[in-house]
Amino acid sequence: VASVSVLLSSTAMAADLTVGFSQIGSESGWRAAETSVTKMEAEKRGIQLKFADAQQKQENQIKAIRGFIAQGVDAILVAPVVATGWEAVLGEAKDAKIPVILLDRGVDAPQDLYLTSVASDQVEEGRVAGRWLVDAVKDKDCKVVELQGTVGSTPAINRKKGFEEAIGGKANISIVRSQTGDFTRAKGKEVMEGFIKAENGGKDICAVYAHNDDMAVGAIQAIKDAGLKPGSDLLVVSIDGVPDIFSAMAAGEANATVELTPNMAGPAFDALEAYLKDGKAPEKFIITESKLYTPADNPQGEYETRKGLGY
Ligand code: GYE
Repeated sequence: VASVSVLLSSTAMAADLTVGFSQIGSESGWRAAETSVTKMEAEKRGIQLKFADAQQKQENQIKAIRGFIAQGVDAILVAPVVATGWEAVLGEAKDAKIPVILLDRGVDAPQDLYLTSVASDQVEEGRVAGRWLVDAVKDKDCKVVELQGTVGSTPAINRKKGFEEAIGGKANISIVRSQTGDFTRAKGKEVMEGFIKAENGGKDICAVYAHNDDMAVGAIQAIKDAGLKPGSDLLVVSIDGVPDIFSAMAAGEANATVELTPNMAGPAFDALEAYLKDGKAPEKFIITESKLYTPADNPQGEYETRKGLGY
């Protein structure tokens, strides 16, 4: 009888968990996939997920987190839109003894304010993209235009840094223009149109480096509208590995992407469940893989396998 009740209570524990998730918004295909994968992972584990979409605004995220604290949730997931400005609200969660897990972006705040962070190594993603370009252009002169992610977000800061590091030793490669496209297709296209105008109708541009695939897809459209061929007249390298970049690659219009898994919630819930069960603190940084894909890696097949996965 005793063992049965122990079993019941531990089963009940996972099923009784309520977790608040403050999501940034739906700026990219990758973000949409992360949202659906998080919902699926919660359902699979019997976790009740309270979802709040912040529509890209930090103030909405702070409000949502305060709401989750007031409701007494068991844990909070947050994908922080920008790096700064989190100390107060994370301190409130800590005072309420509610563990916080960061998903996919980092914060500039003391590490004791969150249980763990599940994210990629974003500097490395930039390096992988940069190394690919160094290899691709060899000794040819190459003017690069850069589409940055959301200003003040860790992926924008770090992906820029890693890429610059990788091309750093090469005198033939330089970033001639760099502007934010806010991680969206529409802005990526609009900013790329400006770059094309400023650089001799695009003829002076050798490559586009976009901090995510959605901006690259927007840029590809702008390049085509200008009468140039993306993938050959202008090289296109970006990050995420969403289905649409693989179909662009299959069509010869994109050259490389660095994959980012949308399943940040799986490792986050694993860490949380272990922590709530034994009080075992997880690693502070759980780092996901950053794998390069090029047209040699069966882009059509990658498109097929991914398109169902919540994108
Ligand atoms: O690469 C981009 C998105 O925070 C790492 O946010 C994430 C980035 C992702 O919208 O597509």
